[in-house]
Amino acid sequence: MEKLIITAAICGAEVTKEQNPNVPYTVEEIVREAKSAVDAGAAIVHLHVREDDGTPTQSHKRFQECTDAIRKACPNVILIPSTGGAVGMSPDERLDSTNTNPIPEMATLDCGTCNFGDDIFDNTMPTMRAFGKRMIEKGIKPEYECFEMGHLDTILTMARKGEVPGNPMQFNFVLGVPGCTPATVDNLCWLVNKIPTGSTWTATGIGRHAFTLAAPAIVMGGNVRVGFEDNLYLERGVLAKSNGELVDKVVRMAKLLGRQVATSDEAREILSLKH
Ligand code: KMH
Ligand code: ZN
Repeated sequence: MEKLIITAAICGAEVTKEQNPNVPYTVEEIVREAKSAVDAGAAIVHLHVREDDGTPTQSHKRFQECTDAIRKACPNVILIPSTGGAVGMSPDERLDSTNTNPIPEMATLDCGTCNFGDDIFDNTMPTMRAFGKRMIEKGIKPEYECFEMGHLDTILTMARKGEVPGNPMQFNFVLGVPGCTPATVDNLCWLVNKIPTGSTWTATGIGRHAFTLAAPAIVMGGNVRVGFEDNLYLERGVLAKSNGELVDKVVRMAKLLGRQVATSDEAREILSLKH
């Protein structure tokens, strides 16, 4: 089995300091959280950024500031900026996160419209085609985020048509968002069984499912994402003090289950990224 790639989704766009005071907003706080995650064993940081007051933004200037500062603290980490942004942002606004220098190695590409709590996360076919075109032109490898079962078929069809980058594809099955596919082992197996040979995948369990989905992903040979974007608690009733604490719990689970954890360079090999 390949080594386990751990991704830390350190910030998100929806969670707030009111929910957990350790959610980062400022550049300094974002670097602190990235470093805590990488020091604990994360090979990848999935990045959203905020204004100092916590407002989510996709401004490439803010992404530049944050990614430059993260690279100083964690020179080798793989950064996956969000192109999902926050619900309600326009497609152009969302894509601005990929306009940094250097261009990111990877970026998320969300695979369909879905409910998102009380909101709608809008990803129409034209939006996804535009995002796919941009990533093909710029040589950015997408992480295909599937929140619903049908999202997988949608993106596989688009890849077959050449509308988005194809094999080897990296999927992130984000399960347990209120209104979307529940975070069950059954649903995870259904999705994993349908991905093309040579693909890689990650499981993200939302809220209380963070670790109950991490465990099957570890034993099935997949990869794991945790972080404040997805879950604010280390265990029931105990707020996590940092993203590093959440990553450390996955590292400990992997050790108990006999799976080694990948460095960022090992993750680049596993994900077929160019060095
Ligand atoms: N903030 C969510 C609406 C992504 O990063 O690509 C979407 C999201 C997905 O977080
Ligand atoms: Zn995200």
